[in-house]
Amino acid sequence: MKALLLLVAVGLCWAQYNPNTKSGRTSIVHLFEWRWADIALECERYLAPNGFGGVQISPPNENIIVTNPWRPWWERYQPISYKLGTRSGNENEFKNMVTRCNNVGVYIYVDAVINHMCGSGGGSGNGATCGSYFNAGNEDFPSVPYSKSDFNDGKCKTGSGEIENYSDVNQVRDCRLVGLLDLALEKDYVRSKVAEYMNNLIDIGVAGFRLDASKHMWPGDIKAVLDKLKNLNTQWFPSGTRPFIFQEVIDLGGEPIKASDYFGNGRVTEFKYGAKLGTVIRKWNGEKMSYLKNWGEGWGFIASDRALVFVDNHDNQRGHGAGGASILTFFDARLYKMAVGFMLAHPYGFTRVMSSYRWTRNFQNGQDVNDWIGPPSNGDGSTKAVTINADSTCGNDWVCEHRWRQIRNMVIFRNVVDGQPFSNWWDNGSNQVAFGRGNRGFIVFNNDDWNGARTSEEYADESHQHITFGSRVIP
Ligand code: 5J7
Ligand code: CA
Repeated sequence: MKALLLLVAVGLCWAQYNPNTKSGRTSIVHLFEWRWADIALECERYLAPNGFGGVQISPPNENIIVTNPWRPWWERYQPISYKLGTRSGNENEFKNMVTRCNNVGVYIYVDAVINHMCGSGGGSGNGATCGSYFNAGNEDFPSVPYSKSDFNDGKCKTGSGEIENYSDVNQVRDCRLVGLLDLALEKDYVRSKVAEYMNNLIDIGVAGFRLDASKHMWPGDIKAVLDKLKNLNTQWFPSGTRPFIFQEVIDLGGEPIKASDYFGNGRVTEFKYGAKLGTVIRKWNGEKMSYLKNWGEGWGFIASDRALVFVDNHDNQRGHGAGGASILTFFDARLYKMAVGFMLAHPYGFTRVMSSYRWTRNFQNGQDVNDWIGPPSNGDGSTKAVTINADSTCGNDWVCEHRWRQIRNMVIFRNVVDGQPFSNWWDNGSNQVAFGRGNRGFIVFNNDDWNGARTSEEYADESHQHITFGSRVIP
């Protein structure tokens, strides 16, 4: 009886922190701005055979269409309703994707934008992705419906109605983030509409949610929404399974709002991870890979079992947002592979791989003025298909980092060494390091700039800086 109670307690505790991936699958990939039809194909032809656990998708709900003169990626972070229709596809295409991915054991994680609706200057009319009428100036969204009293205007105490000071926790939660109409999540009505949207997605078969802009919502309001959520669909998940929750909280230190304030609700994005790893691998401030010996909590990061980690995300890969210039991306391909390889080899956190599209950067005074550019698109604004070349790379300007040989192989490595301890660390006091994962895997990194002994299979297509790794499956 005691053992049973303990099991139940462990089961409950794990709950919303458990990614719900199939056993032996330990990473997800963010297929940023991909079409649902392409994701369904990718689950079947690539992600399932290579051991990926799931996909973080771009927001599936109706958003404002912004034309300035072309459509930015960030329009999808300005909701108009909870109807399922975006540049990625319509409701039928969404359901088809979830079913096909689930059927091959690759689960879908929805980016849920629930802090706000569109910007106050978003205008009015039917210029949204499902054609719903809205009037941003009047705070009227009849397709939900939300109206003036469902927003935080009364609660926000700043003169401008905007977040003016990040050291005031009240305004960070109750005022507008860059003009976005801030939902009154203290109201049961608003919580119910948000939960209804998320429960519809759960019924369709999704496995969890990224909660966008969580820093801008009260942890207690998030909890009240989560308490209204159903268990996952038993067509694919054991009965009683809770949705996986990871909250986007950018906490680099220095602000009163902490990642740990959100632990009660689920996991939290650890933004220090990519910012610090980029600094080390770029060797800024004299940092070296040998310093990574105590990587993880030893670096002041949140607890491993509460962390969602990544080298870059859709926001900070643009030089925007947390981390800024130290963040490594596909633009720095060689260093990027080393960083992603390190992340996937190291036991800390639950790992998310980024998969991007290419754009032309244009730095003016250190800032990329092309940071807004949306996905590869046709003249009518529709998103281009992800085409697959004969060598298995992607076409149409889709980067597909998850298909890079080294990254794909390290996703498999992480699956093989799952549960094994970090062991047998070695370093040369500089940028050559190596470690094992129990008796299942071993990895070697060389980020020193010397010309020297070369042992890597990657010598042929890389410089002398490389990763070498091996793993074995013990029966
Ligand atoms: C919020 C933070 O607390 C933070 O620390 C951060 O780095 C970014 C944001 C942030 O989150 C958003 C979430 C959304 O759902 C929608 C959004 O529009 C935002 C958002 O704009 C945002 O902040 C932008 O990026 C920061 C680096 C700047 O400091 C902010 O001023 C803001 O920049 C604004 O971006 C410009 O001021 C404005 O002119 C421009 O129109 C606007 C374009 O929108 C974005 O760049 C969207 C970013 C975004 C970031 C996310 O982390 C995310 O999950 C989704 C979208
Ligand atoms: Ca808010």
